[in-house]
Amino acid sequence: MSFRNEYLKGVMERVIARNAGEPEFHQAVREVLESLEPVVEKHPEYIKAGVIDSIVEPERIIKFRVPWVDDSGKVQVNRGFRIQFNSAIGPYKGGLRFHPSVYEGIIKFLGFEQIFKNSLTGLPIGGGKGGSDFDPKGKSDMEVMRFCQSFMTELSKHIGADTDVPAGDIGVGGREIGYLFGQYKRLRNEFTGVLTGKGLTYGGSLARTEATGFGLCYFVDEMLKDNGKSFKGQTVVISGSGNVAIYACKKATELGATVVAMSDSNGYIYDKNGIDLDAVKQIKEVERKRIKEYLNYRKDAVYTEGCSGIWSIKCDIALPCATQNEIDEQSAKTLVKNGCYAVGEGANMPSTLEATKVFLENGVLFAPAKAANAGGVATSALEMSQNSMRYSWTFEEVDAKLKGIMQNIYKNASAAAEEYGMKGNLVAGANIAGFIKVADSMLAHGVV
Ligand code: NDP
Ligand code: 2IT
Repeated sequence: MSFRNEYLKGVMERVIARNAGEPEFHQAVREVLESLEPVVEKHPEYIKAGVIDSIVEPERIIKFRVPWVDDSGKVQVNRGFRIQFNSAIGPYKGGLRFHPSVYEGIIKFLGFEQIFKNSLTGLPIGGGKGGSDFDPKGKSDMEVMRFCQSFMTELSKHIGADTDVPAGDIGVGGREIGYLFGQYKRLRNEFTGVLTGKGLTYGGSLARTEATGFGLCYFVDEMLKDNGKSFKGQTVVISGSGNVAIYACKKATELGATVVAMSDSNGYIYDKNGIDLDAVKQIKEVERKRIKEYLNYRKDAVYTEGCSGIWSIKCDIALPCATQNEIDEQSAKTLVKNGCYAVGEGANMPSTLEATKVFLENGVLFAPAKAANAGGVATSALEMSQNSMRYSWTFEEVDAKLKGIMQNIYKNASAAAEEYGMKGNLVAGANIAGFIKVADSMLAHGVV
């Protein structure tokens, strides 16, 4: 889509020129800027104060060498990143991703989206993201530990409980957060809430592990209810089999749906009887093996190599929970043709711009990532609150707060879409609602 607004068109062109070779970042910015056309027309003060020019430029980019020694005694060198994108409404907050595909453009797109997502939670957290091209797959625990220690040795100079609070993302779960926290504590000689997603024995919050997947289902449930539907009796396909996918599967099943498929980066399993989540957890969380192993647990399940084929399975509701751009235009058309009427994005930017367009034009109920997967970071902010109070809430307390936050995000995104003449378009609604709070804070702070 081209921009009607000349100013926004200019911003987009500058972003592309300044961030050459970073298509994921361009994609994330384009989606937000397109949503903002009616906003800047109504509020020219944002343009005048340079808010949009500033919001697409990270406050700070930290890029560093991460040397570590593998089990054979060989020195390995990876790249580390932390992008502190926007601190207008709170300390930088966002996950760390360890995956071989990580480069500056991936961290930029994630950090940029995090600004608006964190704003939508209603909690005081700014936007940031980090990570490394380190691949934890096939590494021993000790290799992962040495890598995390080296990564934190540099990162510790730039973060802090009131400055920047990282957490997990792809390839960074409880094990990695433990090693990172241990090293930070040792280097700084302080025990603070500098990371979230911590273990329950050392300051973690109950329900943080479940929060992104549960929150996704709470959001989708709210969207379905608003349209006279529910999860009950529905067939659901979930991509991925990591943290987000597993707890989305758990909650969707609790809400009465049958989840028939899950995947990893090698392929997908189809189980018409409903996924046996204990088997998936055993394979992925305990043994760290491939989803193909599921065939050893359920004899009548079917495994197919390659991950994109999962979208050809007939379903009512699709929950992409693996990675960016996993649903392209063709997959979106196939989903629509097969009767899929709702999509909830658990992953960040899982649908291409073309796929999103297919969903919106075909009246699919579409829950965009920034809104739908905000439950993880929202619960991270609740972990920060508990750390500050040196107190812990019960699982039920945190879960109830998470549900309230997700319902609120749905309400605010719907209301913003309607206010700006795009009723039902939650992509625009989420972008606008997230943007306004950050933009008003930036206006208040002056040119900084
Ligand atoms: P995990 O590392 O726990 O799981 C990732 C899953 O996605 C795995 O099944 C993995 O398969 C698959 N996957 C990863 N990369 C690719 C790829 N390039 N192609 C195909 N499949 C892939 O990560 P999370 O569950 O934490 O994250 C999943 C998504 O959710 C990401 O987009 C993340 O940014 C987003 N997210 C996470 C939040 C959190 O709190 N953890 C919060 C909000 C969003 P394999 O094992 O084969 O690599
Ligand atoms: O994309 C995300 O929101 C996350 N990976 C979670 C970030 C966090 O700080 O909990």
